[in-house]
Amino acid sequence: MSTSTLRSLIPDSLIIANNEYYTLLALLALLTLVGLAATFAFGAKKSSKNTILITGLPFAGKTVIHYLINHNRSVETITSIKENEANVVLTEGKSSVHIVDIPGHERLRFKFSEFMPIARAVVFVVDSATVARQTRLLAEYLYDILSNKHAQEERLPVLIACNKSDLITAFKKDRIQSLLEAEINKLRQTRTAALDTQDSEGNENVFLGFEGKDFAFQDLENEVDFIECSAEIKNVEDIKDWIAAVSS
Ligand SMILES: Nc1nc2c(ncn2[C@@H]2O[C@H](COP(=O)(O)OP(=O)(O)OP(=O)(O)O)[C@@H](O)[C@H]2O)c(=O)[nH]1
Ligand SMILES: [Mg+2]
Repeated sequence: MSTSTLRSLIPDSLIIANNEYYTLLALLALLTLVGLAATFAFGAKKSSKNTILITGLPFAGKTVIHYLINHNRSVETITSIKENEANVVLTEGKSSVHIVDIPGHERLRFKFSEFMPIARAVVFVVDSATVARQTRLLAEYLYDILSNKHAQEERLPVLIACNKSDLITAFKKDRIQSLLEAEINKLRQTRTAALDTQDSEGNENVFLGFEGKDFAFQDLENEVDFIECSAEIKNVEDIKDWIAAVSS
């Protein structure tokens, strides 16, 4: 079929002049470019997850640590009812890190999951002096973090910051690690035995560690580190170094 025959089949109203055709092509090219740029920008934003979450139970010292990292000085605090956010340059010449202090109150701590999609790492602050009394609560919160869909998929590194090391009643980090491992070991039986479902955010009841073996942090795909620190005596350098290392 020749071009002229083909053309005779198309109604005149649908045939556009050559210059209109070029305008249309240019418009299409522009739209494609804008689309590509938007996709790239969105993709880049997604991949540049630079948020560090500071989590933990109430009174652990999260807000004082957050303030110290941000302002290099202590602060008097009251229990947080809202998250504190700051963009901090930890290494000169490097881009800033977004650090979010999540309130520890039981009705507010779930908020950590809202930040998980943009999280680079999680700092879990423990009050080393009350850990023996709070082991169950600590293990439950840690379990929620470690089994979170994003923590699993991205293998988010977790730092357990054993704070208040200045107090004579403070437990050392090895002891805190053993207590948490033993408690998570008990907890994972109950968590995985009863339900085989997902929550509203798609987090499954994950079995942490290896079946048939006592739970150990080193069996996780996430890197989990323990350090001792004291916001009281402004000793949070190890937290800063850890954040800088995981953010680089
Ligand atoms: N001795 C001692 N006290 C500390 C240390 N860090 C924080 N505190 C004190 O612990 C209390 C609680 O600190 P916050 O930073 O408000 O605790 P938080 O984890 O933000 O608590 P919520 O906002 O309720 O979740 C404050 O009185 C702090 O001064 C520490 O290293 N040593
Ligand atoms: Mg606080």
